[in-house]
Amino acid sequence: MSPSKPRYVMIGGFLGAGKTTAVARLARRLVDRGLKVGLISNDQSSGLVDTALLRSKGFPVEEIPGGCFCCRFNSLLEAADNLDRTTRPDVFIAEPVGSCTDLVATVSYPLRRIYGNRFEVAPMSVLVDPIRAARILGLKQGPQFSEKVIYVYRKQLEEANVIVVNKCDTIDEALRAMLVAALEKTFPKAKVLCCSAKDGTGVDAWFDTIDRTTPDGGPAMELNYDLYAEGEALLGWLNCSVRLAANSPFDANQLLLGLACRMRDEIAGRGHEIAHLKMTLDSEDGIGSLSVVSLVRSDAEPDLRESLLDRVDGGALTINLRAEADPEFLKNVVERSISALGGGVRAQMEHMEHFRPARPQPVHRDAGGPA
Ligand SMILES: Nc1nc2c(ncn2[C@@H]2O[C@H](COP(=O)(O)OP(=O)(O)O)[C@@H](O)[C@H]2O)c(=O)[nH]1
Ligand SMILES: [Mg+2]
Repeated sequence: MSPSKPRYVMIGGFLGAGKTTAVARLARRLVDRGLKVGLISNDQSSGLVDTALLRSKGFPVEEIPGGCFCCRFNSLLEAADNLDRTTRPDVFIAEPVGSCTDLVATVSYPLRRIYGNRFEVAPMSVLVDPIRAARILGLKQGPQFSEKVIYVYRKQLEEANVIVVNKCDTIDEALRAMLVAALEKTFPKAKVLCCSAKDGTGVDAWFDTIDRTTPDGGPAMELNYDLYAEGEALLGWLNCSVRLAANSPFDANQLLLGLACRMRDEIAGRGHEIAHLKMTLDSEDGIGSLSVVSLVRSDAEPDLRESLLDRVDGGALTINLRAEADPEFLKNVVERSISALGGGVRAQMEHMEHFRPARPQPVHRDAGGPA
């Protein structure tokens, strides 16, 4: 890897696939090898669990809120400039919005064309959650998104240079082999790899590919922007911040797990599919540690991915919820769940945004491939 020209790495994939977990693992590996990293998180709105999570691990992170990379291409460059001023990264690692596609044509190719002397653009990786992918590829039954959302999901895979079946620690060998075969057959352009971003199994082969190979050019995939916009807009988006306080200390980890189950039961009970519900509770004790819970399907259990060791008497709760449901309904679910918090915990809503993502309008689109 040339230290004079930083690498630009994008780790894509649908909501909940494990992108942030993988970004943190790749960043750790690079830092352990003496390289400097700069991370870029992105979302349709502000107040991001991902940014808080990555910063809590000590990495420099720039956040691009209010729209995806392709629509905020110049903000992506500003984020890289800011990281250059503070850190001068050898490797930029960017996590695009999980409902976004066409990133090769709208981000990778324009970066190569306009900023090819500044960045070495790495292959585009797209992660999948194995259960979600198995349902979408028809290998498994279970709760499902509607057709237009699945269109966006499949398009993400179609443009990938590398498809990574993540969370292999959670599935058996038979399903893993079936998934790999189905992905290779359906998306023949991509190299298909398997790993667990959580425990590190299998990540080396993937990270070596990111570090050492250059993606092919060629025309960008075809994409029907009307269908893409409709699919994305079927997803309800909610970000909120809530201040919690209590007279006696409480267990923040259990509080988040309980909240996640309550919201899931209400959303699933109405037949809606959750894409990703994630929450952090920051006790603001100055140490920077967080409690973080994620839930990635309506029929899944919440995952306590980071835990606070001590009981707390309050803190800042951030909720990011993405589900195929009316945003107004999601807001009601969140408000009801917050007001039902027991154990003498008082809650004050400080910020609430709920909406459907707007039609994507990329700044650049290099349909013909890199110059
Ligand atoms: N078991 C397991 N869980 C994982 C793995 N990678 C991510 N997860 C979990 O999947 C959930 C979503 O992960 P996250 O990185 O936030 O996904 P993102 O939405 O794609 O950024 C979290 O509960 C993670 O702990 C993995 O390799 N194995
Ligand atoms: Mg993420």
